[in-house]
Amino acid sequence: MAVLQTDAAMKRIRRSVALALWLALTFAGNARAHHAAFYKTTFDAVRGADFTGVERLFAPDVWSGQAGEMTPAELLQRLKAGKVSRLYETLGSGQRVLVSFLLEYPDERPSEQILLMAQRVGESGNTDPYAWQIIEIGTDVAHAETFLTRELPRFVKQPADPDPESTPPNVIIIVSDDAGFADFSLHGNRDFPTPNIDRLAAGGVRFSQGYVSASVCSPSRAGLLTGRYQQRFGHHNNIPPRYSETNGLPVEETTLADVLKAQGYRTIALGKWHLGYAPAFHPLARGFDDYYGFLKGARSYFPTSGKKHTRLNQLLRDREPVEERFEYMTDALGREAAAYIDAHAGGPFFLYLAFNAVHTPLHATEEKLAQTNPELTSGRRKRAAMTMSMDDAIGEVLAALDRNDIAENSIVVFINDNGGQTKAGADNAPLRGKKGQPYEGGIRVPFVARWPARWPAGVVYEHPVSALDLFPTALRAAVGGYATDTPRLDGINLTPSLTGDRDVPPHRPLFWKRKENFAVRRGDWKLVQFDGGPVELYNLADDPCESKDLIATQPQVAEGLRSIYDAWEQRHEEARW
Ligand SMILES: [Ca+2]
Repeated sequence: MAVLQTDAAMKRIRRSVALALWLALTFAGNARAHHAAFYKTTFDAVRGADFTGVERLFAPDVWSGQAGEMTPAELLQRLKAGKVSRLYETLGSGQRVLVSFLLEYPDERPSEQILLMAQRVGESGNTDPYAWQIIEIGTDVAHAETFLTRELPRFVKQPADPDPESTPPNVIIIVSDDAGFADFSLHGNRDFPTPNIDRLAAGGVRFSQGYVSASVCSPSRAGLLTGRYQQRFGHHNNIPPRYSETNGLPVEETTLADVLKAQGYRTIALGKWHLGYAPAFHPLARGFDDYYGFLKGARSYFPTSGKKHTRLNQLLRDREPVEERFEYMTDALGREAAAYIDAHAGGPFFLYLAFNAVHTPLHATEEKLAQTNPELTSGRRKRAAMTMSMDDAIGEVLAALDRNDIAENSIVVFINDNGGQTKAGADNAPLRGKKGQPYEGGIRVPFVARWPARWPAGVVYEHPVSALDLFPTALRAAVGGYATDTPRLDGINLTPSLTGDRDVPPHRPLFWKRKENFAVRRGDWKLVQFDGGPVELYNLADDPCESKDLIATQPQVAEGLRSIYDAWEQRHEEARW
């Protein structure tokens, strides 16, 4: 395919590309009002661009379901077929400029993010707006996010006078364990109240379609802490509950704690780890400066000793076992978190607070049990008491932020690690399924996030989001957007979606796989297989409870989902255990 027909056309197109880039550079970092003015100019210019000087084309990945290299002609064909709807990022320096925008197609193809980088040709200080050369252009939103974080420090100038609003926020991620979707008053639970989580949501954002990347504990945490689908590194399944030198979050992976620590954060993990038992997998080897908790996937909520004491379940401070003097684990973790905040209020810090609540065993305090409704079943009553204790502990965290006057610039996330365990008193209504299953009840979870300095308050965000998004969101908040040597991420930075600068791309696919279970969601459609049974298709907008299987009537939709799932799965390692 001929990109350019004549010299005159070439000249005209080069000039328009250059003009668009000059505009982008000129307005980089300025008010959004300027952006609209050059959406069209930029896109029209790129659509007609000369690709002769392009050094690298990066091909789409799972975003479009296609793999492999893309030729300039193929890219140009895409650009001509679509229309630009949103400008995502426009950043520049004296020498290079980067523009990205959303490309939407009139047909059923998923929309794509296009990213373009150009550098100035000739002398530094040359103000000729036409002296720009495109050096990278391509698609793939995940690549774009990684590209932004990896590449930009090389050419973005640091502001001489830093914006006071860019002070790195503290990052607090609170994880509960095996709680049900309906086990919180913010989801309408009337069996027991969770007022502190309500308060968190009132001051921030509740994600009504918030997902984790796995329906069981350990792989879900592996995804959350790496920002990557855990199948990429063979962490498909729960780590077997016995000591092993080899089973654990692979040491080649980079955690959120690693990157925040590298940015000067003090980091601490509290509570359940479940990402490996050998010294190489210990939190202190994975980016955390401090640790107080236990390595196993579950343990007694009361102090243990004697035969019940193992190196997997014993309480550790950093790497050393400590005498178990606490009264109730959930209370102890809340107290530790609050004390840490008091001691590190000068920040910035990253606090990963992983309650074992409300995983089995169903251990509750007498005090809390006395506050529960006696009409509930025994299991539900214990769950109520355990959840109320956890809500109190979260209240301790919020109170510590308030008394140190640091709540404004602290990100606080609350998320549950996987679907509720219904045989242990959890309730996932109205969702289908439970822990371990690829139906919504196994993977869609209570998920709220608050950052008063930047995000709106009291908002329900309805597009699907993922726990994988927490890594890039926190990292970009922490470093003003850019860091070196970040790994390829599967999540996206949510801040522009929450501030209204853009929405999460509506066609971003999400994937799940574990043993004989898989699911893929794109837009409102979800293809799912449970325990090797029939493959089913649901439209979640019309049927959030997954009750009407449409696979017989919508074979083309199913086929499209299957093809992007197959492309995604091809990139995996085998499960390591
Ligand atoms: Ca769990």
